[in-house]
Formats: sequence, C-alpha cells, structure tokens
Amino acid sequence: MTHDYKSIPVCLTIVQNDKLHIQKMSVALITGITGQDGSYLAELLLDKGYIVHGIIRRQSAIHTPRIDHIYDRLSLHYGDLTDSSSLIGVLTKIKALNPSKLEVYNLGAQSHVKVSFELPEYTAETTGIGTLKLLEAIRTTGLCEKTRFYQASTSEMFGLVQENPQRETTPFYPRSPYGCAKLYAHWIVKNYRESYGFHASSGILFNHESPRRGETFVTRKITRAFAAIKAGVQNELILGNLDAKRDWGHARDFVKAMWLMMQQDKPDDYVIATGKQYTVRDFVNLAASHFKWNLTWAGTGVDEVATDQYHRVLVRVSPKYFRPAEVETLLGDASKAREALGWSTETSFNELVSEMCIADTWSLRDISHRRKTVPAAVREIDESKHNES
Ligand code: NDP
Ligand code: GDR
Repeated sequence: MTHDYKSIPVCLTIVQNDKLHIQKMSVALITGITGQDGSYLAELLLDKGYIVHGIIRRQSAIHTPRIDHIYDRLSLHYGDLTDSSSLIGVLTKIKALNPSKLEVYNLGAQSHVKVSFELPEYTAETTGIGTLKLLEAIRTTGLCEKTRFYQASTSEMFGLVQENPQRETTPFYPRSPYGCAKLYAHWIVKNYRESYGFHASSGILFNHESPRRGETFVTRKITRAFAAIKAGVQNELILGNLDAKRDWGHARDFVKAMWLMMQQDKPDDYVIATGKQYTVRDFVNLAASHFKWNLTWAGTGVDEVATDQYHRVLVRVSPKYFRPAEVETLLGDASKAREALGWSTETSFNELVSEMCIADTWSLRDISHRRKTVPAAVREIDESKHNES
C-alpha cells in the first residue's frame, strides 16, 4: 500500500490561548471500504475528524474509484475477511498506535443475492464466517474492551416475511445463501455481545442505493441502462421480477445510522428503513420519466414489455434474472432507530432516483465523449453478454 499508517497521528496537538491541548482522535477500521457504503461511511468519519483505516483486497485491476477522492486521507491495509492472519495483522498494527477507542465497521461481504446462489460456499465464508474471523481477531489482539463493533445486517434476513412491516422482533426467514450467511453473522455478533461483553451492534438495513451503487443491483442497472439508451449506446433494458417490492433509501442517510449506533452507551440491534415501499416497475417508471419517457406496460410474465410514447420497446423481461427463491416484499419499521438514535432519512425516493439518473447521464456522456466505441461500462450490462444481475 502506498499509505503509511504510522504517519497519521492518534493525537492532535492544538495550541489555543498559548496553551497546549492534546486531543485524542477517534480511530475507525472499515471492512468493505471500497464498496458503496464503505465510501460514504469513510467520508462521514473523516468529516468528524476520525483516523480512518480500511481493509482492501488485492485485485488484478484498480478498484478504488469510490474512494479515490479521499484516498490520501485513508490508511489502507491489504486483507481479506477469509484470512484470519491478515485481520489479526491489521488489528495488531492499529493496536500499536494505542488508540483510546476503536470503532470497527464490518461492511465487507459478497453482497449480491443472486450471485450467492451461484457461489454459496464462498458467500458463507466471506459474509458469514468472515464476521466470526473478525470478531475473533479483535479478541486475539486484546482489543475487546476498546472496540465498538458494527455489523452490516440486512433486511434479507426477513426474506419470506412473517409480518408487515418488519421490525427488530420480526422472526427471520432468509431466502438465499446470502440471507443465511448474514443471519449467521447476525447471531454470532449477538452471541459475542452476550458471551464476552462486546460492544457489538447490528444495523438491519433495508435496501439503500446511490450513484455509487454496484452496477448489477437493480436500481443502478436501471439508471445506467436508461442513461445509455439516451446516449444511443444501448437499445433495451432487460430485467427479472418487476413485481418485487423494496423499501429503498439513500446510502448517505443510512451510514449516519451506523455511526449513531456506535455512539450509544449500550450495544443493540436496529432496523434502518424509510417505511415506504415501491415495486421494481415503479422504479423503472420514475427513472423513465426523468428521461422524459412515458412508459406503457403490456403483456404478462416473461412477455411483459414497456414501450415509450414513440412506440419503442425500452424494457423486456428475461427469466435469466429470476432467482431460485425470491424475496417478494420488504418494508421496514425504523421507529426504534428514530426514537433511540434520533435517526431519520433526508432523501426522498424521488430525489434518490433523480440523483442516480443525473449521475449516470453525466458519467455516460463523459465516457461517450472520450471514446467513440460503445463504452465497456455499458457493454457490461448488456443482457446477452452479462450474466450476473
Ligand atoms: P458492496 O457490494 O458495494 O461492497 C462490498 C465490499 O465488501 C467491497 O468493498 C468489497 O471489496 C468487500 N469485500 C467483499 N468480499 C470481501 C472479503 N472476502 N474480504 C474483505 N472485503 C470484502 O456492498 P454495500 O456497500 O452495498 O453494502 C455494505 C454492507 O452492507 C455489505 O455487507 C452488504 O451485504 C450490507 N448490506 C447492504 C445493503 C444495501 O442495500 N446496500 C442493505 C443491507 C446490508 P471489493 O471492492 O474488493 O470487491
Ligand atoms: P437485493 O437487491 O436482492 O434486494 O439485495 P437487487 O437490487 O439485486 O434486487 C432487488 C429486487 O429486484 C429484482 N430484480 C432484479 N435484480 C437485479 N439485481 N437485476 C435485475 O435485472 C432484476 N430484475 C428484477 C430482484 O429479483 C429483487 O427482488 C440488496 C443487496 O444490496 C444486499 O446486499 C442487501 O442485503 C439487500 O439489498 C437489502
């Protein structure tokens, strides 16, 4: 890594009224710092004056675009949630800096639900057992007492929902290898809290999106495809289950809840959600309206299509994107978080969709101007060539 963690001080020396003040700086470690949430959380913590460490995987290509703008302010370490020795190594380095307290945010995961059906063991290793390895690394390095731990739990644990809306007390019923792996992680965090007195909290976060959302999650797939169609480099958008209902919020709002949980005297679990629900079709309609397309839907099931006011087919359905078991509906009740943490959302659904459409329009324009050929980024989401989402 290019950044030397030793060069960042854990104490800030401030001279005020001719007096020397030594202020201990807060220290955080984020797994999954290169992901959507990791990047927003890192920004938030830097703004609050934290020293931010991140665990980053070795990849064959540079994969830091979400954190490039803050790269020089971060202390990054190679590591992997499947590799205990790397986790112990990173925590040992941080311990040597003698922080008075440490916040560990475990956001790293194989986070794609459909992919988890194709990579079930790997998903269990990373998303489930990886959490255990990180907790054990904290214990091994003797950092339990100084550490506050955040676990990225998920509404996918509710899966085949047992009540509406879902709250902290709703029974779990995961519907994918990803959901099962996250449920293991959720319970092992609770177990370490009860067994060893860890200050460990889980945020049961419902879907949250942003212009930084991975390109194969449905919202980003939609906004990128529409921007590409507008730019004339893609013809159609091909989706799976249009009737799935989700409670979609903005990632920027949701990472604030993570931080708030870490500031509580007692660890606990909280549902984080907007309390509003839309179908995938609703998302498509709203995104289309941003591009001034008025969609008409016709047909059913895999024969359903959406045409615009010029009779162009813009959206089709393919069973390729159906899941072996689907989570049909998710709707969260975040009353506990609102009351105990004072958390609330600031971005509406309309604002979220609009922000994503604008960002993708600009990034597509940028790429199209620089390259005369179809951008690689667009080719990736072409149905015939891409398998993942
Ligand atoms: P992303 O998929 O955008 O990011 C996942 C991050 O995990 C990436 O930084 C990735 O690194 C890293 N990662 C993957 N595998 C490993 C591994 N074996 N060791 C270390 N790091 C690894 O996810 P989000 O930012 O959207 O979500 C953050 C967390 O919150 C995830 O745990 C997700 O499951 C959970 N969650 C997300 C929700 C959402 O709606 N976004 C809702 C509820 C929970 P790399 O860049 O190298 O691939
Ligand atoms: P999800 O997000 O599975 O809820 O997991 P995703 O955006 O992948 O799917 C949402 C819903 O849309 C339906 N869908 C499609 N999904 C994808 N990816 N691609 C398509 O073409 C498509 N067409 C329809 C899906 O079937 C599903 O019902 C996300 C992840 O961030 C998890 O890590 C996180 O835990 C949960 O949100 C909460």
